Amino acid sequence: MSMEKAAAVLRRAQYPLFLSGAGISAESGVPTFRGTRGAKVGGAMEGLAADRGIDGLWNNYRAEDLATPEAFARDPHLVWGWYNWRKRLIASTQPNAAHFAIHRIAQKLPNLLCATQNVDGLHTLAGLESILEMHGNIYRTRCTQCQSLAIIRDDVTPTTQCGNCQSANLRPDIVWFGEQLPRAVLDSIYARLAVCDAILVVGTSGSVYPAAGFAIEVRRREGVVIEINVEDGHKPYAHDIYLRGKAGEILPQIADLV
Ligand code: BV8
Repeated sequence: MSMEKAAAVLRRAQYPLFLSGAGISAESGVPTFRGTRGAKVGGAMEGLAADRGIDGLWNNYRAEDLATPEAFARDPHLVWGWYNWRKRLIASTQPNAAHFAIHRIAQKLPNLLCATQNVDGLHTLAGLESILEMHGNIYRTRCTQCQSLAIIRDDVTPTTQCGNCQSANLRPDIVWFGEQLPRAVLDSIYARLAVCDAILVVGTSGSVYPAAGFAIEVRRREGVVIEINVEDGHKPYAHDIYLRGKAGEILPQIADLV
């Protein structure tokens, strides 16, 4: 019943918004940040360890400790090591049924604005043309000397030269904690939130802002919040429709019904 209700809400919505988090890529084998034991803001990388049985270096680090400008300034080798390791892991994965389903939903709902907190690029690989990558992309580097962007699939080190200015000042083109999101991305999302009548939130712990605030805003404007998650962990917002389960199982059913 809730599935049909959610599909009807999305079909009727004039200004729908889709937001995904790490949970939508979990079934592709990309570890989540905070595991499936709910959102412990600043929790250790148990999600990585628990989901993949990974021991060793990364067990004792929290994303909030590595994904910051301060961490990168303090130890660029460590931070590049983390990103290179994640990039290699992500490069071995493929989009799952959830990524393909949201692409199908977007084709049926041309006014659906899609945003993701994920940096793995799997929505694009699944064919979704218009996706706002709020936190950047793990394959993209930015030169802090000349600001040029590049896609580099191999490992990067603090001595890797920029292909444009040849200086060794590359950083991941990723939004770290304490950094502003790209202005154009925020402008698009906030323009949509100003009129949004339904938000579909998939696979996020709702523990990172500003993304966690989107559903709060939709609800404040009496829009409908639809949540797909394997567990009903604490969220800073209430949902109107909660579809408990794996994104890869629920979203394809929604795509059939929309
Ligand atoms: C900013 C890139 C202005 C890094 C990331 C307001 C209040 C409090 C704090 C703040 C605030 N405003 C700003 C802040 C500070 C901060 C913040 O939010 N801190 C948190 C810790 C409280 N935010 C920022 O700094 C942002 N910048 O706002 O600029 C500013 C600046 C400073 C001070 C004030 C204002 C920038 C945030 C971006 C950080 N970068 N990523 C990288 O990836 O390397 S965030 C990181 O967490 C990832 O992007 C990730 O996507 C994101 C959120 O995590 P989730 O996606 O939700 O993943 P998680 O593992 O937590 O949860 C997975 C969920 O999936 C679970 O619920 C699980 O149950 C579910 N699941 C699992 N399997 C499945 C499933 N669901 C369905 N199906 C399944 N199969």
